[in-house]
Amino acid sequence: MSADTRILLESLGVTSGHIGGTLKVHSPNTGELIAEVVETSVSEAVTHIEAAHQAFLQWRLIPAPKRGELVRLFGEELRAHKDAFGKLVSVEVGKITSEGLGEVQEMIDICDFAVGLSRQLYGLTIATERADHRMMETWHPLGVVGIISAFNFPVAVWAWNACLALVCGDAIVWKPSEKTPLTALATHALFNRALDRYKAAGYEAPEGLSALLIGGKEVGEALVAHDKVPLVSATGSTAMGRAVGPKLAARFARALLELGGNNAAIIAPSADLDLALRGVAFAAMGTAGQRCTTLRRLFVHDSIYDAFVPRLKQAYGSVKVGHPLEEGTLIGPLIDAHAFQGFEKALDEARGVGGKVTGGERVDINGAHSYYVRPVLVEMDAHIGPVLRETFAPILYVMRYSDIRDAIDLQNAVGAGLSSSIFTNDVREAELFMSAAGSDCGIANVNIGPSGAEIGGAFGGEKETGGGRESGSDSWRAYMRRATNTINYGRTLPLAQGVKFDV
Ligand code: UN1
Repeated sequence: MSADTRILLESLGVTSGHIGGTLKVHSPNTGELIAEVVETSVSEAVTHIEAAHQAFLQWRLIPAPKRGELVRLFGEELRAHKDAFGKLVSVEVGKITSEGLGEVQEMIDICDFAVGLSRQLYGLTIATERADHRMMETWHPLGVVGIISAFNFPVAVWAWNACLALVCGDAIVWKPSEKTPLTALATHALFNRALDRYKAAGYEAPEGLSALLIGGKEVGEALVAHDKVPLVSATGSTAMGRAVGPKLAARFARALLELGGNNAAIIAPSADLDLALRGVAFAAMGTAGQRCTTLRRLFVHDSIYDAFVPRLKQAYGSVKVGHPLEEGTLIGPLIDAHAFQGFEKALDEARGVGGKVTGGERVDINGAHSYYVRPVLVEMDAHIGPVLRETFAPILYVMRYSDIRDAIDLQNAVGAGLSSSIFTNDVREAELFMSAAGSDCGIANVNIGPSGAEIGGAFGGEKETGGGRESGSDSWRAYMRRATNTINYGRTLPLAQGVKFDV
């Protein structure tokens, strides 16, 4: 393992026991092998799941605000280690410094949110039709929550799920992307520190409350198949969701799916073009186009196309592609060779259907085993070919429109339904876009791009995006089970719907 990586991992409390295994970790920044990590076997995975179930049986009995204290301590560990952890995110997935730190900040934010939530797991009291009765609903812990996460948000998305699940009284078992075991190990090391402090302060926490499964598809499958896992929250491709969803449905487990996006923005005639330019630039090029919420399709009104698109091209040409930890870099590398091939294939196809490509050259920053590319604008005459699918790379397809209705219909005319936005100062257009007849996505923004959501809102989307909602608002309900309670405090037994049954 490289000395730098060792120092970074040690500073985050990752012990050498995890290192020296069969899973090879390459930094996308250089292509170098930076670590070999010990993998979890399928039988070990099953042992972890069963232990987590036992832990759940205890954890569910601990009052929610006391469970919240554990998450609060975890947030403190994250705050104390933010710099090193953010750097590890940059090393393992190639995020620029501010985005690596932002990822850890997102974890801290969800910790704070979950701590507050631990005193707000409310149910309703409902008016009943019967005298001397009360009807209410109670939210109870659900069980073991399986979390499958993707490389692009290697730790924040786990935190969205884990922090809510823990305050809801669930145990958690996590299968991170096989591309990002180091940040997963660091997360777990920091979480275990919080657990130690929690116990030292006199609180009870059962063994096995949170487990980590390092490895490939087989351990993920073990999680999806296990009947002691009533909920699997999975982030990744639509193909992964198609494989996981039916398996969960077959055993009546819940699926919380956050799958692909093919997110669009509309630039309307009244838009503030300076603001739109910055919004589009970040949403389309940020994180080298590797967010689920990345802007991939842009519909620009005819009347401003010639004013806006040349400026956008200029921004694309001037943005700095480079090593993500170098000052001034805005675009880091693609995650690996496979991502680069997908990028090239989409561009070839786009050219084949008449797309006019600006940018897209490979840039040699750190030799042949790292994949840096210049972000690309592809001007298209039609909404066809690769425009219709998600390519996880910085490619923005740009199209003209003349009628807002057509633009909204086209933005909805793809499989995915995650995020969307409109840039306009026309209140009618903005409201139409957010209305029932507007964007069909889980996220519909006005005058900001589709990416970079805050944790306070519910995150997720419709159609092939999978329908799940994570993070803020009332997403916590997915991690609990609801009981409806009817209590009779009278001396008679009136039946609902006026039924008579006198024995
Ligand atoms: C993802 O890409 O899987 O909205 C999650 C955003 C982030 C989360 C993205 N807060 O860009």
